[in-house]
Amino acid sequence: MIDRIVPSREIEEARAERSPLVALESTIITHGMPWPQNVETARAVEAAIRTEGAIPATIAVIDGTLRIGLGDDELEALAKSEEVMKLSRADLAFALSEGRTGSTTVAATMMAAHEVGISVFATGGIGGVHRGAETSLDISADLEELSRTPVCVVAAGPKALLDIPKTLEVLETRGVPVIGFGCDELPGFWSRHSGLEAPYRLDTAEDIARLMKVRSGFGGHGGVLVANPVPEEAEIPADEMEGHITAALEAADAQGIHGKEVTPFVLAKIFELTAGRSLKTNIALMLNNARLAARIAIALRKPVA
Ligand code: PSU
Ligand code: MN
Repeated sequence: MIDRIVPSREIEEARAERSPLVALESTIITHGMPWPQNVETARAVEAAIRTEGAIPATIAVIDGTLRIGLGDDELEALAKSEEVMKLSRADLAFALSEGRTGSTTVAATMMAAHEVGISVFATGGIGGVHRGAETSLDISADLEELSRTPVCVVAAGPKALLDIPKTLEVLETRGVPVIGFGCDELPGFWSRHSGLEAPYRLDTAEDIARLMKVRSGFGGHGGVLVANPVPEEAEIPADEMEGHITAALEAADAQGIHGKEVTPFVLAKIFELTAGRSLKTNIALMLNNARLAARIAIALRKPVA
């Protein structure tokens, strides 16, 4: 481990005792949700993981140190700040060597989690192939990371603002198992439906833990994506979302937003267009994913059934 990676005392102890750990990203806090709901959600997510019997490890870069497990003050400072960098794989070394502060995306969080031996990670939605990628080539580094780093990522599906069929194709090409949790259809983030079949279906945390163990024992080097549908009562129907997504993408285009700014811009715009309903959905699915990730982390600690 490089000396710029610093786990909190609690995480160090948990590692020594082989307690179940769940990694959490910080981009969803700094670039995915508005203040103060972002810090409230981050706290609620950590609490939900503890209630299940696992230990949360929120990951971020603070003043050039990759921190695994944040204190409450640090979490709050990160959530409030408007000058936090968004760090994916390409940005991590720069932020660390220049002493910067930044939040980690799915890709960067997977890297950090793996470095300290955490194999389960809960997020909202992963990045993927953006609509229009055939000309922009905008494909999230999250997919590359899933193809190489052995961490199980629990998400509510790829974010629906993406090109979901192309995202699934890339995941397949790069050898990433995509599992619908308790569902035959791939969930579409704000909605439980994407119109696409999930490549595989598993129904219990134990089944997912077994898949991970088998895979790591047989030349499987990359991650696993678990697509966990948003709870029904918090869902926004896909056809209703589609109108907002199209409008938000058009606004991004008109304002010349591109690259890593696209996802945060579109999420904020959709929040506006749905009068805050999208945020409620995002919070509900994040909590739901955190609980499942904790159950998988716990199942991983038990002998294979
Ligand atoms: N899921 C959310 N909100 C977010 C993100 C995911 O509900 O803000 C973040 C994640 O950190 C993900 C990133 O890795 O968006 C993808 O950004 P990009 O498309 O630029 O790779
Ligand atoms: Mn991108």
